Amino acid sequence: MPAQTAPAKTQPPVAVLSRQDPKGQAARLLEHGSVLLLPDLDFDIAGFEDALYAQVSNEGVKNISYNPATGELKGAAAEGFAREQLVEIVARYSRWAEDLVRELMPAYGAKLQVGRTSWRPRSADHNLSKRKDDRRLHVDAFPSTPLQGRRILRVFRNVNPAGESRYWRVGEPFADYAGRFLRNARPMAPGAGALLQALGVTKGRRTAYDQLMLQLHDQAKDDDGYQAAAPHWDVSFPPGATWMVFTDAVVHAALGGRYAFEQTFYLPVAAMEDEAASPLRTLERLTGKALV
Ligand SMILES: O=C(O)CCC(=O)C(=O)O
Ligand SMILES: [Fe+2]
Repeated sequence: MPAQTAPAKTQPPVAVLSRQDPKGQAARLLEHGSVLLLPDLDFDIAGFEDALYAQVSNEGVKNISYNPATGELKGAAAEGFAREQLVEIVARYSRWAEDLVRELMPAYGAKLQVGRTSWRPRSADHNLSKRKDDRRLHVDAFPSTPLQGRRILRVFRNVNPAGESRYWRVGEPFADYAGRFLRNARPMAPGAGALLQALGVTKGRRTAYDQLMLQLHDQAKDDDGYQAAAPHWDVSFPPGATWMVFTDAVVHAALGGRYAFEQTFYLPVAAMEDEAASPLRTLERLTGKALV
């Protein structure tokens, strides 16, 4: 395990920031593994309470998902007016989160890509396989969306109407986590990336990087011993809190809480202030191989 990453273990994983703090600080903190907490931002949902809180996602669906590029909403049972309202408020959250990210990290600029938005009305404790269970510590990796090294940045906001916090667990630094699970990681079979793409299993080409990240996700979630004994901090986000984090590098688990918005962004490593802090460059250092 690289000893030089040890100091991160003694730092609190959450950095509290306000809009007034100097620009540039946010990118540095995020890229080096902090969860950035903005406790006091306004996002008005007045008039949309019924559409939001009466809503449950379809059975077996974790979250209601919205595509800002097409306006398509998936996983919601609502119809008619309630559905229109839900689309409107989720779309508004998407724009709000994008404005916030652009304001706090102006240097990411045109390189920042806007992904899906989600509305998360359920608590985490319904029946899911270990691999789908986000109550287990993991880093994010998407089986059907190869990122080819791009970062995953997510902006969450708790809007629970009953005062309930969203509970997270934040784990060890990425290099420590990767060091544990890399030795059991299997390389991709030759031609597998092209085959998965041709079959429509993946949108785009799965690279050696994506293959490793999926295994880091799966192995940690499968490992009961790791889940029970891994280093961690417990963190709670009260209603009204907004937080953002690179979920491909910050080991995390969502233990409980319902009614949150989330917006996903993608960022090429070249747009980072410190590319060396990316999972791509960290895994390349640890494996001694080029991965994309
Ligand atoms: O819903 C949350 O609070 C986070 C869950 C999670 O780990 C994820 O969506 O990747
Ligand atoms: Fe996650």
